[in-house]
This record gives sequence, C-alpha cells and structure tokens, in this order.
Amino acid sequence: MDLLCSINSPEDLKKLGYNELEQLSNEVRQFLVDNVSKTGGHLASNLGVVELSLALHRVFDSPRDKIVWDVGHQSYVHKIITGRKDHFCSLRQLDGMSGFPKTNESCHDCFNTGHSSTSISAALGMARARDIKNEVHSVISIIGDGALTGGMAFEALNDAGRASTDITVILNDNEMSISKNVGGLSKYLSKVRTEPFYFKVKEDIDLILNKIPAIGKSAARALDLAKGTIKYIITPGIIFEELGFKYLGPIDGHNIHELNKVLARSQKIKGPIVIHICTMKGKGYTFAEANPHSYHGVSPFEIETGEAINNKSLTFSKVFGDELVSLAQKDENIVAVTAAMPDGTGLNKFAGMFKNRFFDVGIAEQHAVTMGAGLAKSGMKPVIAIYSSFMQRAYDQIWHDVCLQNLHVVLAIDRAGIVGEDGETHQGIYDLSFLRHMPNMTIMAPSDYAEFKEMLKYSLFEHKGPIAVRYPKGNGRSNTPGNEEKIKLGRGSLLSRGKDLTIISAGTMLDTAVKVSDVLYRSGIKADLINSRFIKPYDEKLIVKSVMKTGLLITLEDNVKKGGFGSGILEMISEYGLFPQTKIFGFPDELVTHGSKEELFKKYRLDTNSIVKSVINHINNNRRIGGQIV
Ligand SMILES: Cc1ncc(C[n+]2csc(CCOP(=O)(O)OP(=O)(O)O)c2C)c(N)n1
Repeated sequence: MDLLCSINSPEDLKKLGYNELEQLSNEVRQFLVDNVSKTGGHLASNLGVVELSLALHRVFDSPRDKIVWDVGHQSYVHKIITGRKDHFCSLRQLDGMSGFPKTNESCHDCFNTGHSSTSISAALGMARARDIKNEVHSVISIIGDGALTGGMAFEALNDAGRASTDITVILNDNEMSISKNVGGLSKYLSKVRTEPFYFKVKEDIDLILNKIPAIGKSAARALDLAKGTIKYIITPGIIFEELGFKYLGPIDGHNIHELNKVLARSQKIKGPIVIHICTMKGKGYTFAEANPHSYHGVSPFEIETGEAINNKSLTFSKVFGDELVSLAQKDENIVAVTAAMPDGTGLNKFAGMFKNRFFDVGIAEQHAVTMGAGLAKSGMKPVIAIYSSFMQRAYDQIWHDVCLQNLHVVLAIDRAGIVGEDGETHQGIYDLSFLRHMPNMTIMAPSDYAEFKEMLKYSLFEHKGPIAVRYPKGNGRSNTPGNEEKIKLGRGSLLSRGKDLTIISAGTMLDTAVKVSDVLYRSGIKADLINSRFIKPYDEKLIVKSVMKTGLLITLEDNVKKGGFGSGILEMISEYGLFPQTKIFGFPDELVTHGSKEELFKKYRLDTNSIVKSVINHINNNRRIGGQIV
C-alpha cells in the first residue's frame, strides 16, 4: 500500500502520473476488500468506481467543486481520498464513519444521500445557487444506471436539460442496479455500450451528413428530414441530447487516462453535460465480479472464499418470500411487485416460479404502488414489497391511489424498525406514523414467523382493502408460546395477566416485552401483556379493559414515538375518558444514527434493562408523589 499511504487529500493525487494512478487503483481495491471484509458494507459498487473517483478528484477541485454521489453507497473511494482512510475500521459502526456521504463528516461531502435518484436535482439546485451568487465552480452529479430508473432522476434531467446552467451528470453504467437493471432505458444504454457502430460514428456523423451534395428544393427538404432521422438513429446518447444535454461517451470507466481526458474536456463545455461511463460492478475481486448482486451489500466475509462469516439464518424476508410462493400456488391472482429489490425482499424465488406474475419496476417506489393499485382495480391481488424507509417515497400514492379507492393492495413493508448499520436514511421507524392516519388502511405487525405467515394469509384471503404488514430486518423467533390464536381484524392477543400494569407491544418488540414482563414479575409487579398484532385498528375492548384495571400503561414500538403506535393508543383510550399513567417506549424525534441494532436499542434505552429500570422508576416516583397507580 505504498502509494495509498501517501494519499491524504485530493491534492496528493494531482502529483501522480498515470502509471502511478493505475497502481493506486489496485491498492485502493485491495484496501476496500480488506476493510469491507471486516466491517461489512457496500463492496461491489465501490470496486467499480475506483478509477472514476480518482479521476474526479484529480481533475476537479473538491470541496470548491461540488461532487454529489447518488445514493452515496459508492462513496467509499471518495472518502479514502478525502482524508478518511484511517477511519475505515469504524465504517458503519456506532460513533464511527458513515457508509454514506455526510456533510458533518467532511467538507468534501457536499450533500447527504442514502435514498436513490436525488443527485441531479441536488446538483442542479447547487448550480442555480452558484449562478445567482456569481460564483465560479463545477457541480457534478454521479448517478448509476440503476438510480437513473427513479422518477426523480427523469424529473431533474427534464428540468436541467432546458436550463443553460453548467452542470455535469456522470452516468455510471454497470448494467446493474442491485440486481440486473431493468427497463427500456437500461436496454437503450446497453445497446449504446455494446454496438461498436455507435462508438465509431459519433464524431463523424455531421461530417458524413454534410458531405451529401446539394440538390433541388423539395428533394433537399426530404434529405434534411432523412439526415435528422439518420442522426437520430446513429447518435449515441441521443436521448440525452434531445433533452438538452451534450452527451460524451460511452467511455471506458476503468481507463483512468481516458477519464481524465474527458473530465478535463467537460470543464470547457458550457451548459448541461452527460458523461456516460461504462464500468464493471465488483471489478478486481473475483467473487464480486462473478456475482455483483451478492456483493452489493455484504456482511463480514472471508476474503479467500468470499463466504459470509456469520452464515445467514432464517430472516423475515426469507419467510415472506417462501410463504408468498406457497400462497401464490393456491391463488393465481396473487402478483408480486418490487422496486429493484428482488433479493433483499426475498421475492427472487417468486420471480423464478411465476415469471408473468412478478414485476421489478426499477427504483420506482411511487410507480410500484400506483401500478399495484391498477392491478388491484383489475382484479389482481398485488403484494408490493418495499423497505420501510423507501416506502416514504410513495406516501401520496398509497393515500391517493390505494386508500381513497379502498383497493385491496397488500404492502409488505420490509426493514421496518431499526436496520442498524446503514444509519439514519435507512431506519424504518416512520411508517407507523405516516400510515396510521390513512383512510381505509389496516396495519399489522407480526411478532414472530408463525404469526407473520398467518398475517400474510389473512391479508390475501380474508381481508378486503389496503393492508400493510410491517416486519423487521434480520431474524426473529419462530413462534411465541400462547400466541397461537387465529388472526382476526383488530384483535390482539393477551399473553399474560396481571393487575398492576398494562404492557402493549407492537410487532417484534414482543420479545423485549416478554422479558420486561418476566423481570417485573420477579419484582412483584404483575402485568397484562398484550401483543397488539394490529396497529390499526387497535383491539379497543382488550386494551380499554386492561387499562381500566391497572391504571398504568407502557407501550413498546420500534417506530418514532411521535404519531406512532403508543400515541395512537393514547388517542384511542382518551375517547373512553381514560388517562392512565403512561410511558411510551419508542425512538425519539431525532436522527437515529448507524450502529448495530443491539447497540441502537441500548443507546435509545429500548433494551430490556433500560425499560425495566424506567418502569420501576416511574412506579416509585408516582408512589412518592402519591400518584394513583393502581
Ligand atoms: C429510494 C431507494 N430505493 C431503493 C434503494 C436501494 N438501493 C441502493 S443502491 C441501489 C441500486 C443502485 O444501482 P446503481 O445506481 O446502478 O448503482 P450501482 O450500485 O450499480 O453502482 C438500490 C436499489 C435506495 N437506496 N433508495
């Protein structure tokens, strides 16, 4: 790592020749594999942008020039170059370096990202501000072909293309989203990449067309039309040109010399530019090259074998995928929709078995939901599997297109609750708050795998209307003793009885609730323990009866407290004139950072010990001040 040791800022790159830059690329790849194999993180995407990141920082002048990474999962090399290589051992760990660009981490991170397809909009805003303030600097958005499938990217291209503002969009085309990229644009790009005809003629088109000799008036008009059509057909990147961009490319994104040349050239061009570069996801690490989708996001792994160190046990996503296949075998109206996450959501098995009933729509959550509404309107039973934090994108589509028409759409909300290492942009702790007030919406949260399967069955075979099932990242319990009762709309399950306290938990927080209840029992505090099952509607009868008996209530949820599960219970019981001593356990209304799930539950005092302590304090304080508890 001789060269890499000497790189502490972008300035250091500018001193290197091309041979040294090539050697540095190799060292950076080695560094990435060494580090990510220990910490986990986004590997394949970063291996693909090594030369691009070096060239960007060599040609441009960050932080004066603004470099905006779309999604930001591929910003590791940028972080290495901008003085953070010594922090890589803390990548994605509590109090360590984030896996995404963070403006508070470095002046070189000019915009926070995590969700896809935002970079062109953000860059255009920065470019327009620069123009208003009469400043002089470049603004560059780097967007993958996957992120380009997101609607926001099209909206931004449409706007930027007609602006005279200087802005550079670098399209990093590796033909992959997390899985193989999908859609018409992706097909078009791969044609541009692979048909050598396009590559050759780009420079010569005008020359050739202009050589056609002059002729009579009407023939000339016909010829002009023909010229336009020929140019249209054979110009690579014509889509971007028609939108108003200058198109440069396609460029080999691993040829650092070429990259330098084209980036330097782009600085002299006025107006919006698209530079189309072609890269290989996973480049330089054999296993990632062969299987880029498996190495998109990885947990710690053995470098020699490529195998994950902690072999995955069963997860909620896997249970979901398997159960949906089995339900789809019984009902041919069941169809599945993903927004570019067939692997992560566990839908790949379904995709393989029911090709014509599976739709990967690209990174297009809004479209996924409204397309699902269309499917439901026409008699299908769509199951739309999207991660909680990405479902935020589709808020209005759920409300306007699904709920207002009371359509039977099943939202399978994966990664609900704390996700851990991906940090604040990915924590799925808002869905209960934004779904709870939607008209006609029913919300369920399973506490274990057995209950999850029953909920899926219920949502597809017994329910009518919009329904969401939210479940967490990773694994859970297979079942919970005493929780076997059949799923009925708005019915919770009472797991133990007591006179002192009512504990109501949402979803997998039941695990903690059971432990809390056991510890309190040993301290002489006996609780009614209710697994809510439904977040909307609540089991009013069960909850009201219990609260009237105990007068002391705690609620547990892996959602923000504001507008969430517990606050909904308070709204509901207040309608009955009940105002018990209450403590809501959930996440505060602040950014919940990265770290392991366990660490974060501790940090936010949602682990068993913290909850027990807090409940006992609460009881003692109320006793001391004479509060009426029992
Ligand atoms: C709104 C949203 N949906 C889904 C994701 C999950 N996601 C992260 S990266 C990615 C694929 C991005 O592909 P591309 O832009 O081509 O980058 P590459 O990893 O191929 O370099 C997806 C789907 C996300 N970050 N944001």
